[in-house]
Amino acid sequence: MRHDAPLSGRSGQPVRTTCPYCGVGCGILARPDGKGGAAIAGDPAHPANRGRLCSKGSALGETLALGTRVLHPLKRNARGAYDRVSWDEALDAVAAGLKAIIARDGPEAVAFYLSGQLLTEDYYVANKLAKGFIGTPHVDTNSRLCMSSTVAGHRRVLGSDTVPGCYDDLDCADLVVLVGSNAAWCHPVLFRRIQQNHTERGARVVVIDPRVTASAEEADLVLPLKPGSDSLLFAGLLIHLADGGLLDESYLAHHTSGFEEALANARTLAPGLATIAEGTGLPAADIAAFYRLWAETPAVVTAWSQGVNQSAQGTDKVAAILHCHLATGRIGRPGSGPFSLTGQPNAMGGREVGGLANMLAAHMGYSAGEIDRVRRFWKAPNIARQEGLKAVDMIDAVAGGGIKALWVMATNPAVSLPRADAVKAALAELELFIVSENVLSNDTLAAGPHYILPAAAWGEKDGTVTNSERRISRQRPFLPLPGEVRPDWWIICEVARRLGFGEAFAYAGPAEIYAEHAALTAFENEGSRDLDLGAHAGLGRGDYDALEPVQWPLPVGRPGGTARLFADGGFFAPGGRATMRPLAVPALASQPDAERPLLLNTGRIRDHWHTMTRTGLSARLSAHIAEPVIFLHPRDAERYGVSEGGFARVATEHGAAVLKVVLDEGARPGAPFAPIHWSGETASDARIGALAQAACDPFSGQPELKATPAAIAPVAYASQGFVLSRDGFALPPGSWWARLAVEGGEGRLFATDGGPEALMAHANAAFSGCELTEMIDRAGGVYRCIATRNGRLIGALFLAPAGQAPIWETVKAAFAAGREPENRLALLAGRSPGGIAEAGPIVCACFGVGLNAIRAAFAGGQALSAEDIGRQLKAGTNCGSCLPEIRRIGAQSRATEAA
Ligand SMILES: Nc1nc2c(c(=O)[nH]1)N[C@H]1C(S)=C(S)[C@@H](COP(=O)(O)OP(=O)(O)OC[C@H]3O[C@@H](n4cnc5c(=O)[nH]c(N)nc54)[C@H](O)[C@@H]3O)O[C@H]1N2
Ligand SMILES: Nc1nc2c(c(=O)[nH]1)N[C@H]1C(S)=C(S)[C@@H](COP(=O)(O)OP(=O)(O)OC[C@H]3O[C@@H](n4cnc5c(=O)[nH]c(N)nc54)[C@H](O)[C@@H]3O)O[C@H]1N2
Ligand code: SF4
Ligand SMILES: [Mo]
Repeated sequence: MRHDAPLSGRSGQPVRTTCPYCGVGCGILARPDGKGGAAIAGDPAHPANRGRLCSKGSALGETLALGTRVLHPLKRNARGAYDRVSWDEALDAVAAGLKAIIARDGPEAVAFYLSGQLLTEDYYVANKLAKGFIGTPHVDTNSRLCMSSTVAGHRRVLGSDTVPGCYDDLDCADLVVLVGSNAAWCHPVLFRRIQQNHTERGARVVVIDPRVTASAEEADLVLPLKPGSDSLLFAGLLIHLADGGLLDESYLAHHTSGFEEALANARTLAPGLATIAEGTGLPAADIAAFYRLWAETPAVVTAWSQGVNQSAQGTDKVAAILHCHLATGRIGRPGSGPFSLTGQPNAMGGREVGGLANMLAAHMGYSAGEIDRVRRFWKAPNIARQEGLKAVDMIDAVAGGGIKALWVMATNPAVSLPRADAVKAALAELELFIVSENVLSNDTLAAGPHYILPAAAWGEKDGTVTNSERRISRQRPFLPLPGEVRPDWWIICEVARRLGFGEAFAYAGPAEIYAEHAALTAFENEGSRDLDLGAHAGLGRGDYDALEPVQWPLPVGRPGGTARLFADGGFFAPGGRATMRPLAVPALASQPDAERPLLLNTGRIRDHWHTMTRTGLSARLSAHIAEPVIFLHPRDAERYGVSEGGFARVATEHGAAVLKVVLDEGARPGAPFAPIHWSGETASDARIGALAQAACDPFSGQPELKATPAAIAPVAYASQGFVLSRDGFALPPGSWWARLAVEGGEGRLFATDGGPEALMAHANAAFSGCELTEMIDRAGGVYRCIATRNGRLIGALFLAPAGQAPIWETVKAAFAAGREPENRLALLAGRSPGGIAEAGPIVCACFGVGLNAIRAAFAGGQALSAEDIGRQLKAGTNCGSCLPEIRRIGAQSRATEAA
C-alpha cells in the first residue's frame, strides 16, 4: 500500500495535527523524537485553541509507546487463544465469512458498529461499503450514545443537523449558559475561553446541572435542577419571553413555523413559576433570575452536552433550547446561538458521512429521492433502502440472532454500551465477530472476536476530523505505521475488494476518499442541503496535505468556509423555515423506588478518556483520580451507612460495581455520580456501563445514561493497601483492585480480606528473586515490604487495616526514581529518604503539584489566589485544567480559617 504521507518532523519541523480526544478539536504541533515518541505542544495557529492544550492533550506524548498495541492481524483458534496470521489470510477469511452469511441470511444479517474516533475517510468507506455495496442499513456508531439526541433535535427543529454558531461566539457572548455540560473537565480549552470572557469582558455564566461541578466554580448562577427536568425549565423560559414581549416577531414570522403550538404546549407543561419550581426542584427566585438574565442579554450562547443528550427525552431537551433561541432570533449572530458541544474528536465527521443508522450518507436520509441520488453517485449495486437498527436495538438483534456478523471499529462497546454485561455476552455469541483495534486487550476483545485487525492509531493516522464548530482539520501522521498496522480505511477497502467491489474502493489514499466524500456532499445539492463541501470536491493530495482548518459549508466558490448560519433564516427545510415542536411532559424513563432509591448519574472525570486505553498509560493523568469512585452527597452517605474512603456496592437492575466512596457537597442528594472510565482491564469491579439502563429517547434512540435507579450498600474489607511493580502484580483472588500507570511501572490500589500474614506470603512469592525489606505488625494489621534487585527498587507492597489506607506518594516517588533507596527503613516507615513532603493527590497534572502543597501555601498565607499558587508552585500555569480546583481549595482554606 501507498504510504507517502509526509512524515516531516525529520527536518526538525513539527507536524501540525489535531488532538484525538474531545470535540474541541485543538491543533497540535508534534515533534517526533526519532525513538517512537514525540514532543507535544498546542498549535498557536489553530483557531480552536490558539496554542492551548488541556491536561489530556498535553500528556499525549505519554501514550505513544507500543507496549499495549496490537501489531499484527490475529485469528482466534479453537482454544479461544489468538494466532498471528498474515493480512491476506485475515482479510480473505473476513470477506469469505461475510459472503457466506450474506448468501445464507441476506445482507441485513451483517452490521457495523463504528465510532466518532474514526477519521472521516475511514467512516466514509465503512458507510459506503455497508449501505451501498453489501446492502445492509445496520450501520450505527457510539455517537448514538453521545450526540444522537442533538442530531434528532437539530433535524426536527432546524430541518438539518447543523450547528449554527462557532467558538468565537463563546468569546463575545455576554451570557453563556452551560446545560448538562461539565466543560471545565470535558471541553477544557473552550471552558478557558469562556472563563476569559467572564474575567475580561464580564460575561455572565450560568450552569444548569443536577450536581455542582468544577464548571460551576465561578458561575454567576448555578441551577442544580432535578435530573431530567431541563425541558420544563426551557419551556418556562419560552413563556417568559412571550409574556415579556421579548420575541423577535419578524424572525418568527419569516423563518419559523409552529410557534403558537409550541407556546401553547409550553403553557400546559409550565403553567407558572410554582409548577416549574416544583418540577425542577429549583428555588423560584433562581428560576426568575435566570429568565431575566437570559431575556435581557441578546448575546447569549446556550451550550449543552450529555446532561441534555443522554436522556430519554434528549431530543425534546434540545428542541426546548432551540425554541428559545429561535423565538428571539438569537441564532447565528456573533455571540449568540444554541451550541451543542460534541464529545468525540470526529463525532461531527461521522454525522457528516452518514454513520448513524437513521441517515444514509452526506446528511441525506432515506427518502426515495435521496436513496436514488446516493445510489447513482456511488454506482451502488445494493443500496440500503430503509433506516437500520440503532445501537441498543442492534445489540438486541445480535442477542436475538438476527444479526450474525458484526464489525466493531474504534469503540469498546463491552464497556460503553448500557447493560454492558449483557452486551459482552451477546458479542461472544456472534457467528462472525470482527474488531478493528489499536490495543491488544480491552473488554470488547475479551468477548472473543474471531479476527482482530490492527489499526493505525493517533500519530500514524492520516485524514480529517470535524470539531464542534463544523471545522474540518487534518490529522497528520508523524510516526511510521508500527508492525503490520494499517489505517482503518485501508482495511475496509481491502475487504471490499475481496467482496468483489474493488473498483469502487480503489483509493490510493485518504485524499481521494475525502475528495469523493466532498463531491457527494455537493452532488445535486444546489443549496438544498446544509452539508456542502463542493469547494473540496477536486482537492488533490497536495492541497489536502496543506489543508488549513476550515468551517463548512464550503460550496464551490466559497472555499473560506462559513462561521455562522441562520441569522437570516434560510433553514434547510420546507419553505426555509425552522419548525417548533410540542414537547412531551418531562419525565425520567425509570423512577427510583424502595428497592433502588437512588438515581445513578454517570459521566467523566478531568484526566481520563473513556475506557482509558490511552489516558490509562499516562502516570500523570492517572494521578488526579486514581481509582473508581462514586461521588456521594454526605447526607446519602449517612443514610446508607457508607463513609469517605470506604467502599460501596452500587447495584441496579442490570449490574453492580464496588466503588470507593468520595463525599461531595456538590453531589445531588439522591443522585450520586460515578465516572465511566474503569473497565475489566483496569479494575476488579467497576464496569459502570453494566449498571446503566438502556431506555431510549423515542426520536434519537439515545439511552438515558444519567439516571438509572440504584441501590447502595457498604462493603467492608479487612485491609487496604497498594502495590507497585515493574510489570504487573497479581493480587490474591477476591481482592478489590484498581490498576493505574505510575512512573516506571504499574500501581494497584487494593482492598482485601486477607491480613498481614496472607499478604506477606503473597508478596514473598510474587517478588521471589528480589531482596525484601519487610515490616510486619500482626496485631496492628500492618505489613510493608520493599523489593530491590541489583541496586534497583523493583516493587513495594504496603498493607494497613481498612480505613487506614497507607499513603503512597513518597513510595511512588522512590519507585519512579528507580534506584535503591538509601534508607530502606525510612521508606518502609513511609518517610521520604530525602525528606520530601508527601504530595497528596495530584491536582496539577502538568507539573505534578499535589493537594498538600497547595493547601499548605493557602494555609500559610503565602498564597491568596490561584494566580499566587501559579507563581509559587507553577500549578495551573500550563493547561489550566486544574484552575477551578485550585480556586476551590483556596475557598475551602479561607472557609476553614474563618470558622
Ligand atoms: N476528560 C474527558 N473529557 C471528555 C471525555 C472524556 O472521556 N474525558 N469524553 C468526551 C465525550 S465523547 C463527550 S460525549 C463529552 C461529554 O461531556 P459532558 O457532557 O460535559 O460530560 P458528562 O460528565 O458526561 O456529563 C455532563 C453533566 O451532565 C450532568 N447531568 C446529568 N443529568 C442531567 C440532567 O438531567 N440535566 C442536566 N442539565 N444535566 C445533567 C451530569 O451531572 C454531568 O455533570 O466529553 C468529551 N470530553
Ligand atoms: N454509562 C455511561 N455510558 C456511556 C457514557 C456515559 O456518559 N455514561 N458516554 C457514552 C459516550 S458519550 C461515548 S462517546 C462512549 C465512548 O465509549 P467507547 O467509544 O467505547 O470508548 P473508548 O475508550 O474511546 O473506545 C475506543 C476504542 O477504540 C480504540 N481506538 C481508538 N482509536 C482508534 C482508531 O483510530 N481505530 C481503531 N480501529 N480503533 C481505535 C481504542 O483503543 C478503544 O479501545 O461511551 C458512552 N457510554
Ligand atoms: S480540549 Fe483537551 S482533549 Fe479536547 S481537543 Fe483540546 S487538548 Fe484535546
Ligand atoms: Mo461522547
